[in-house]
Amino acid sequence: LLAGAIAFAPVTAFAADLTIGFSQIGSESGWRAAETTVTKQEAADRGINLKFADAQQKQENQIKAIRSFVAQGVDAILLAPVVATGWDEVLEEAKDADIPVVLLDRTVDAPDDLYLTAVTSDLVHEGRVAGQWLVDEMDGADCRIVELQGTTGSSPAIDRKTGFEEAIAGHDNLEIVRSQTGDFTRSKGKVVMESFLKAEGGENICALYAHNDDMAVGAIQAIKDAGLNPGDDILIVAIDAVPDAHLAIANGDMNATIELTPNMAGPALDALEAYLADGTTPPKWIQTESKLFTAADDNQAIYEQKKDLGY
Ligand code: GZL
Repeated sequence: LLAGAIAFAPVTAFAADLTIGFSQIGSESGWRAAETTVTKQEAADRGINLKFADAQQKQENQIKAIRSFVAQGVDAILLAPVVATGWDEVLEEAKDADIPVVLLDRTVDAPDDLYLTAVTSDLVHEGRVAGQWLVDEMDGADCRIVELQGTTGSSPAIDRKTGFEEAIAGHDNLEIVRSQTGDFTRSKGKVVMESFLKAEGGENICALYAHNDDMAVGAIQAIKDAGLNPGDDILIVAIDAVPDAHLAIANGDMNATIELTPNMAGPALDALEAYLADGTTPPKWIQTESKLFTAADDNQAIYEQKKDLGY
């Protein structure tokens, strides 16, 4: 009877014994806050004991957290890597301890045997979609673009820039005249946009491409403070599709955003449970969807749906 009982124990019963460490970047954006909320919920739904560490956007704090998880002998580690480089040594330590690591929403420049899988969107594709939106919107007319980059050295900042440049290449009417990091935050997005407006003159800026909505929302305030109409005098396209981006589009202050699901943990924990239960190896990349939203969508309704999801 005992053998029978063990043989039919459902995976969820197995998951109840799991302890997983989560090294989260911080809470730099509404999207990041939502990812944290959703990850905690996904773990709770599975009866997983989640140990949460907020790194305040510092890589050294993430490395410390990973070392602590290894010392505690957790069953697995979730890592949202703030930047792409500098992980090899600590990921080797996790590997030596037979602790699988799953990357969330960003990737690392490390040999892929150092992590089980990465759950991310196609970050280059997101940049391409943003660039193509502007190509279509301008329809051949000249447009001087300013760009708010994400955190320097992070895979989204690198890849979203690459994708956007690919999309506008060959369209000589489109030119990026200023590009600087706003570190994915509203406050820095506002400050850097103020410097762009001062340096270029608001009347000489046609569009803003921001690597996330939070920097775009900060920039909207700077554009308004300069007496200009965001979404009209200066077109704005960004990424994440957080509630406030849908609200800004509904209000005509922003033009387009590309959705990034905050639920990377669901696929990550599914892959980990299968791997830990019976060695099932997931693909190295589990890709999440990206969807463009514009003023043609019912952004007010979408805002209402998303506003209580923990952003
Ligand atoms: C992208 C993710 C980015 C979000 C930002 O996958 O890493 O980090 O787009 C967040 O909002 O700061």
